[in-house]
Amino acid sequence: MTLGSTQHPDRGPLDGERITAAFALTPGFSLELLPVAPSTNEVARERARAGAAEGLVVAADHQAAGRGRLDRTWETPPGTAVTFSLVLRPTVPAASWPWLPLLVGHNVAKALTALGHDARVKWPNDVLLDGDKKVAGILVERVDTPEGPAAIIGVGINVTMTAEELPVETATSLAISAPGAPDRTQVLLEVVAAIREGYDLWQAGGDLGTARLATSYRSHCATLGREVRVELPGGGALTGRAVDVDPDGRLVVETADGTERVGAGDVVHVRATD
Ligand code: BT5
Repeated sequence: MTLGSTQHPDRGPLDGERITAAFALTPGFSLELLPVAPSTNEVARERARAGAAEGLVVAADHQAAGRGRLDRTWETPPGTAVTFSLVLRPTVPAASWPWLPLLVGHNVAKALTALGHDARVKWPNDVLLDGDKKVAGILVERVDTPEGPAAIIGVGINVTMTAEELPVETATSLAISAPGAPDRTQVLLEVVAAIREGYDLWQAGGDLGTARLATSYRSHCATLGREVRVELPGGGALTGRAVDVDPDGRLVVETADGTERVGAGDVVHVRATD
């Protein structure tokens, strides 16, 4: 087979047998692997409503209608990305839920770092490489189910996309950032394991677990110390220096008019301006 000069060889399907074998070592994990899904978050949401247990991973080789936040889209050519959604059923108090999207971003960045990439999180949970290029996006949604509230953890990671295939200029892929990117199955396994590890520690740790997560998150967050412009729903914006992430996971911004705090659910965009 001849490959185009810029095309990465790993365009085949995710290896379901390898994933299932790895999950067998982690109690409570199960896989639903789909060649195509509109959005894995939608499929996982239906499964959660139908009673799926914590630990179901719905992964797709291609998403035809991938979703971002606020009705934005998430676009990845077939076979070039890791796109999956994990069903969780957190037992932490409702007040701790806002940490979940941050926890996921932080642990995705950790997994990519362990795979040899210098990944950082832009608050709240975009995963960046090479300064400010987005390699992964995360969409955490809460869904009410007969068994109680569930969280759908949607993760999209650009793995083998070439520069020509990137949907936006601000994106990158693991393969562009560092030649010899790992295969998509390995990326999925590492990322799921890192999320699970961080989640279990957080859930088991109570307030101390959240405090530990906050400390670790702050020290790896690319946004702190930067001048930022935070766009708010309705067209308003805040500009100033991002100085902290508070105990509720909100970004603390020092503006000319004083200190402001913004929650992840209340922002349209956060952009560094320095
Ligand atoms: C996100 O939204 O970053 C969340 C993306 C979550 C995707 C996963 S894939 C599995 C699961 N199933 C789904 O349907 N979704 C989840 P947001 O912060 O709103 O960013 C969306 C913006 O990122 C778009 O408006 C584009 O500007 C940009 N974008 C789109 N596709 C991208 C890509 N592949 N890489 C980098 N940036 C992209």
